[in-house]
Amino acid sequence: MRKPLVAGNWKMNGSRESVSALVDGLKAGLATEDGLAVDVAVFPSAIFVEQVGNVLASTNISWGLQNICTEEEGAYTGETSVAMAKDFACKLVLVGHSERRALYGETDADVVAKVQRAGLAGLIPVLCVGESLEERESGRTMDVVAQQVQAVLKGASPESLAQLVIAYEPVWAIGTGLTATPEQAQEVHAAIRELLAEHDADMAARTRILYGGSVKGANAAEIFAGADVDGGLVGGASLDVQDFLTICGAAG
Ligand code: G2H
Repeated sequence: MRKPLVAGNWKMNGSRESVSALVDGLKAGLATEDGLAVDVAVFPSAIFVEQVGNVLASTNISWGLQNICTEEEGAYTGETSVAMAKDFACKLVLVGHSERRALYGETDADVVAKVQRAGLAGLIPVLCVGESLEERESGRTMDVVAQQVQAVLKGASPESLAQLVIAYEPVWAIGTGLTATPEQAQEVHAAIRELLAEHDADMAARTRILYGGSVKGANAAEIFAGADVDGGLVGGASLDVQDFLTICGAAG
């Protein structure tokens, strides 16, 4: 009942020229009259959102922002609001990516506020959670992931969580070439779904849980085979049209 989602997180990469080639390639590669078997989305740097939207508006591919401001509008230099995201037809927003938590000091409280703001505005919040290598090696994976998920389940309103997507991204697998084994991914995904079920059975059944961390064409199918793995959040490989199309195919 859950439609898989494959989303490309382009991070701080690209130029007008490379973005143009990327969206043209995706548009051509995913062109269909019957609708796609998977939902596909891209997260460009905010400055490219209009360019991306102009090309993808006539397709089944969605786009969104990599981060969002907790405030509505005003004197918040460097930030982007949900109203701006909606003005440029963004459908989704990443919240709490590990790079934002680690490099920009985003706390669970910030993450809750962003999920709340985005969800109530009708944007799909893609909540990123995951443990560091040290946390995994000391056996604290589920404690860490549970705390990140519970913070949002307890802190955000049910209305804001109606379309929530969760991305499990073990920090040690991000951009390192290391990937969680299919068994490691499924184990954490199943545990996250258990947490959701304790909160709300319907929510557990409908919420898509994506895997992220060095997903590529060569490993996507085995990772996506997990019963609780509903697609992927793809970084590096999403900058390569052919590899990203292979990953989309593996999820469908
Ligand atoms: C994790 C992922 C995308 P990559 O950050 O969110 O990146 O696939 O490069 O590990």
